[in-house]
Amino acid sequence: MVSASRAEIRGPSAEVRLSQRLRGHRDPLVYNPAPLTAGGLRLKTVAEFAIQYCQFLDPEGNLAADAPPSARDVPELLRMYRTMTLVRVFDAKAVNLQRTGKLGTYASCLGHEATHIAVGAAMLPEDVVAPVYREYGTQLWRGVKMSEILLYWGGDEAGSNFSVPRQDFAWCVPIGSQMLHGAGVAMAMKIRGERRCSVTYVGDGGTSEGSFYEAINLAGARQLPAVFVIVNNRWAISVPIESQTAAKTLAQKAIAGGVTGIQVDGNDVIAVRHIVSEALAKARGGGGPTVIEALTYRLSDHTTSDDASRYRSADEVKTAWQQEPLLRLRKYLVKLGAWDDAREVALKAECAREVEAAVDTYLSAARPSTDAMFDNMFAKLPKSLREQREIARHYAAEPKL
Ligand SMILES: Cc1ncc(C[n+]2csc(CCOP(=O)(O)OP(=O)(O)O)c2C)c(N)n1
Ligand SMILES: [Mg+2]
Repeated sequence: MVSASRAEIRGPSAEVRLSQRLRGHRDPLVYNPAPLTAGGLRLKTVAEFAIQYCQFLDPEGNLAADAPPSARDVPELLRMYRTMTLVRVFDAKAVNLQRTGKLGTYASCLGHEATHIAVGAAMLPEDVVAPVYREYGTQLWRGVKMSEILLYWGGDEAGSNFSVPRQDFAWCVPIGSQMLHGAGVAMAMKIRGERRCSVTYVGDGGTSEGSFYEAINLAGARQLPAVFVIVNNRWAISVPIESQTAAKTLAQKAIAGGVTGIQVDGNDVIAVRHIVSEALAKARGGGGPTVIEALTYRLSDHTTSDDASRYRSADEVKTAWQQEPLLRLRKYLVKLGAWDDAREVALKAECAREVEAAVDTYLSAARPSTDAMFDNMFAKLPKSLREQREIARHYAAEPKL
């Protein structure tokens, strides 16, 4: 249910009472100056807010009474469950490929499946995603191939050249930088008068970056058709959310930019899909941007180069597993009579076959030329990089990862 403090977020539209005294000059915004308080200062109520929180499906698979009709669309729920399972099987396989020397560093998406698939399901094909580096669920839903994801993490530029969807952005490892891509493309959509939206991912750690605020500011000021999804998985490598920010929610970071911020249970695929759909409909209709904070947990190490057991307790991870997204959707589907053990076994086998086929495609791909590293950076490569390209060509005979 949509709950917590039900009050609207009134930050952006709140009455602005700027005192002449504080501003020091006459300002057209100044009206209704507040009375003087002690010390000769005036009190100004600039913003009052509460953050809405949405959950429809609890960890036991119980559905809230006020759930939207999409919560009873069984074929669509099954499609989402199937893709969530596929991503989980793919994810485990990718980690194993890295462990056996067949893939470079890999960023797991374990635990994020509901958020990622729900976002994909809420979007239209013509919208554009600006991802970070672990949102495979959204990408697979939109048509990116598993073999392309593997190529990318295997160090092949061709992996970023998605066959579908052509206009989605590639992965963005410099934290927060994709926020500017997402805001920028939404600006282009608005200027061109297109009824399309951008959806930009950012992690909890990413919300501390300057580019996060720059993007929100632009989106608010220009009322861009943009949705920003903060995936709060409680960790930024080894930095816990408590050390990351003093803000009580990440959604409230939207308010200073005049943008609505809302929280959703990121392990509840029904809630995420509903909230993102509403935000996209609003944006498409000219209603401006939304920031959505999806509350979830990174069940895996940060990447295959990390060992999370060094900085977080086994108890914390165990508790998080009880909240995980596949389990609750499965419980709900069983209650609906739409799922059982036999179907679960068959689905897992089908997903494993699909993943194996993608791995075969990846492993049999031609080794990329070292030139590929330089190909897409400049229209005309500077002299220093031309020299580096020459040097790199000498490594062409090295064996593949
Ligand atoms: C600008 C920048 N600074 C630091 C890093 C190193 N780095 C890689 S991932 C990461 C943590 C990101 O955490 P978060 O935004 O919460 O995303 P998550 O990995 O949890 O999905 C950091 C600091 C980077 N890639 N880019
Ligand atoms: Mg994080």
